[in-house]
Amino acid sequence: MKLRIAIQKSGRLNEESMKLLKECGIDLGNGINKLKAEADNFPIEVFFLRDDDIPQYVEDNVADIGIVGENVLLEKDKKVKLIKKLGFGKCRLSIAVPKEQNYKGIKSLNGKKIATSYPVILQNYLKKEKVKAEIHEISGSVEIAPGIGLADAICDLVSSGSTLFMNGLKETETILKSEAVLIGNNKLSKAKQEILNKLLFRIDSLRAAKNNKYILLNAPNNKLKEICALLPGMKSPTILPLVEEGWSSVHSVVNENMFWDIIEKLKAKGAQGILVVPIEKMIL
Ligand code: PRT
Ligand code: ZN
Repeated sequence: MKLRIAIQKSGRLNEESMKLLKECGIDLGNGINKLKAEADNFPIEVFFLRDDDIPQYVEDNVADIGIVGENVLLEKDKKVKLIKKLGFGKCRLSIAVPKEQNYKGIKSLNGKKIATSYPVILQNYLKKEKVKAEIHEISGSVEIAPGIGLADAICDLVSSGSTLFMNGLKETETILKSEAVLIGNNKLSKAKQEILNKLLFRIDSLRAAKNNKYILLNAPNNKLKEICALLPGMKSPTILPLVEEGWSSVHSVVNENMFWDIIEKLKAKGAQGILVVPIEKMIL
């Protein structure tokens, strides 16, 4: 029994999807070809597909799970479930208009023509905003549509914004924030669900590790209590005596988000020789 996962064959999500599997300890070294790959150390089979086709394959039970952008998941609107956000492939789906256009809010799009590869998401958005505009679906190079007179505005994915800038467009509304997500068939067998749980456990360990840092520092013993209060650690910090009398070494784990804040407080309490080390995997 193998869990079948569909990932993008080539494109922006391919590399990160492969990296994720690799970091989960899945070795696709042998038996990799253009269409699929099998791991010999984990019960998984990888299918390489166009991202647009992945939700359908997962709904049809050709693949059990898949990795796609949330934008593709919402646009295709298939009967699949969102299992987990993966934190890469981040972008936004935005409306943009020629920069010289006098744009006064979403209502300015009434009666206008908008070019997009995301007609479903855009239609839902316009409906919610009670705007009546004509949607012109095109499959690529959406950003050139206003320049060639095909549309008055576009709705497309943006990450750095340089494509819009180079085409003389300005971003006016963000209608969706997207990242890569793991999707799954609605009726996975018990055996497949068990393999999926193992995979999810590994993904969670990786993500927890990325969000945390291992920290080591020297602290004067009379400040240990206050310093430890700043460092909750996984259970509690480890304290080891230093050879130098009156000092200890404190080891703990801190969350990336609170990191700089904590470092400043630690220094203020007299901590010295602070070392911060990345964590590879973290089993909670
Ligand atoms: O061949 P296949 O159909 O599988 O691939 P594709 O060409 O449809 O998709 P691909 O590889 O371009 O993108 C796959 C997924 O990556 C998308 O569905 C998004 O979820 C995600 N992603 C993240 C992006 C971007 N960032 C992105 N910047 N997808 C596309 N872009 C394009 C955008 O369309 C525009 O042309 O990049 C340009 C804008 O980038 P900036 O940096 O100039 O703003
Ligand atoms: Zn595509």
